[in-house]
Amino acid sequence: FLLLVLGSTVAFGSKDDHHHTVSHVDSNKYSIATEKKFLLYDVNFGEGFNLRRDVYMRVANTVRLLRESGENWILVLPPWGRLHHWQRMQVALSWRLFFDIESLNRFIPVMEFEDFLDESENRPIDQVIYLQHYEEGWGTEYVRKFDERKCLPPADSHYKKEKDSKWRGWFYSYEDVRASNFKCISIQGDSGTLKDLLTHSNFSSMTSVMVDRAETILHENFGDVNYWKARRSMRYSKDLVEAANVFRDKYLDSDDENDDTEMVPDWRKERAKRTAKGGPYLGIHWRRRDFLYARQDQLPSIKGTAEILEKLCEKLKLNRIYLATDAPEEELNELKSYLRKGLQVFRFTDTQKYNDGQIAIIDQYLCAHAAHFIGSYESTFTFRIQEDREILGFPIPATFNRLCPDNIPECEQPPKWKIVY
Ligand code: GFB
Repeated sequence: FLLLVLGSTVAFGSKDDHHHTVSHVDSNKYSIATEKKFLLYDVNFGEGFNLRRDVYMRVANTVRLLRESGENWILVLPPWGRLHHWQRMQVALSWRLFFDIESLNRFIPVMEFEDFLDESENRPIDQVIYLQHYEEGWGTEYVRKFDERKCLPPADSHYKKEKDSKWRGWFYSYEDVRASNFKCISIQGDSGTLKDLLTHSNFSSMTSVMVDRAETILHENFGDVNYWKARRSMRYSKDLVEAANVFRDKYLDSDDENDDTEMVPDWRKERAKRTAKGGPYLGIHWRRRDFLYARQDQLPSIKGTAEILEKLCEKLKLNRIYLATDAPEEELNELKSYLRKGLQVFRFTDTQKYNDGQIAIIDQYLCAHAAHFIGSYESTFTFRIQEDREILGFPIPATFNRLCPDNIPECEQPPKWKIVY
């Protein structure tokens, strides 16, 4: 299809040229009575866990928009694995190990990949759409658009057509999964643009579509009510919440009743508040490793970090610190060696029972429940903690703080992305 500019006035394609596969059933009896369609997606290999959580929110909002237009799409959750930050290389991990599926389902219908395979009786996925940027860049003006284009590297190396003309790809490590069709689409846009792409006549007859490189699309309206609904639906799995709460009680003198952090079981019933107190400890996200190269000028030294922590604890009259970090052991020991006696540092380290992603979530949950939080510059790991604290209802100054580099002690603080209901 030709260049399709998506503005408020320009429609792309017309609804009439859509291939109708939907059969309408008595709408009083069924909520959405059209044929079920399955949206699968994957994200660029190099992206970390918390950027992937952000991509989930973008794609979940695409599904919301598709459903609002009357199509019965279901989001198939991409199994977790092969994350280059994880110390233990695991693949094909289901979402229920990390998130509360019932809560996710209160925003849009979702299912695990394994259940999708059962339901589709292992037939090939109808279509893979590999999203890529425009080779020529954005041009002078940013418009939302998509076009079928020749595959640019690395798309051409990620999917291969086999002799039986089925397409083979990574598919979350499931070696027997194939796709019937494969196309590269250059796109610039957001959740809404992806919805438009999926309802375009070229794809509207497909029952299962997998969108690879889904991080290519942005949020339609970053920070709006639908952003937050998707975010609030991402409650953590009950096991992880339980483990973190036991830890709070045992080491941090912290529980929901005293901290004013109780949550209603159904996130749709949450209401705005700013009264959360949190547990009597300082939460810190201290991002190290590859971040030192990516954001070198924006992070403090190890000694500088210790000085910031000491000053903050003194100011806030706290003597406990919960430390979330990816730092190697030597750096941790060095940090502790600079801290004055009497300041206690706690970490959750049960790697026997929990995988790397689960420990990351427990770290985030514990930082989210601290009386005061300080994070690392532009880390999506830090952003997710800030969002959790917004949901819990903390006052703004207790949340949007970052570690400053040694040479700029009064550095600019993070943007305050407040929750909206
Ligand atoms: O989550 P993430 O996208 O955050 O990637 P950034 C960082 C990963 O490192 C996490 C581990 O998913 C964890 O696996 N990690 C970092 C931690 N901090 C902690 C921590 O405090 N506790 C635990 N348990 N694990 C971006 C990446 O990372 O950094 C990009 O998304 C790129 O791919 C860039 O690598 C440099 O936004 O911090």
